[in-house]
Amino acid sequence: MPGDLQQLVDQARHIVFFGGAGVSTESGIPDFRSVDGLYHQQYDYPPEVILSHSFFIRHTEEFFRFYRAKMLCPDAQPNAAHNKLAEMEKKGKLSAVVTQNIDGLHQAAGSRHVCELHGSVKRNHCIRCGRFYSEDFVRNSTSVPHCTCGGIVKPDVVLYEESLDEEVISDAVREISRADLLIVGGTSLSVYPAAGFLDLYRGNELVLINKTETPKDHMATLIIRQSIGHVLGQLHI
Ligand code: CNA
Repeated sequence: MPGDLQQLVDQARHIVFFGGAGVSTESGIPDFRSVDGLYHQQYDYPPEVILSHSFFIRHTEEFFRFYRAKMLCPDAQPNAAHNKLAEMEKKGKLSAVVTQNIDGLHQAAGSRHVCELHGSVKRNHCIRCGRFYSEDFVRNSTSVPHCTCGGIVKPDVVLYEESLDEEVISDAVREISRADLLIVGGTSLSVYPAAGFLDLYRGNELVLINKTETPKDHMATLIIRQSIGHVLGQLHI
């Protein structure tokens, strides 16, 4: 692990971590854009079309077939990256995790302050009466999951064409803008508005831990092209 990262972490007091699907690949959840990611598999429609609001409305059954098969990974466990971030928060080093992930693994590792920009598969609500349903309810459903009132049960996941939750945005903006070290990792930084949150950072040091290049590499003062679980796992807190 680069000593520079350890030094930056030692000096910082309000670390914020901003991450994406690459944080969970070491837990066995495929990301979108790696070679073995979902964008390189063949479906009748591209994943960004299936995971859009209009597709959900027009082809609800097909949406849920893809969603149950590809977006739910009930057996996935937190990896060294999730665990280290939770430990950093517990020890007062890290203020928040801002994630594009919907898998709930940061909370499973013990992180408490998690801004889930794109929602979570762990929460589902009836679009008619608002009743809550678990991930298991949706996973065990066949065809389209329905509430007792007859409404469709929709995952609390922000689909393409949908807007982000206002409260989550405010929380993420507040945390990033007052951080003194921003660690960004496991994200292609190609999905907006999420990637634009980096522009709110006012600190001097930005660490980017990502296996491949991103459009925001120029913002980083330290770039580490290694697996994020391996890198964060070696930090001493
Ligand atoms: P992405 O566009 O798939 O990019 C992932 C990035 O992570 C790529 O640049 C990879 O090179 C990099 N990467 C993969 N594995 C590692 C690793 N072990 N260490 C370091 N780098 C790695 O994913 P983004 O999050 O940027 O895109 C945003 C989408 C993906 C969001 O809307 C998510 O909701 C969505 N997504 C989430 C999950 C999840 O919740 N686990 C899974 C798949 C997709």
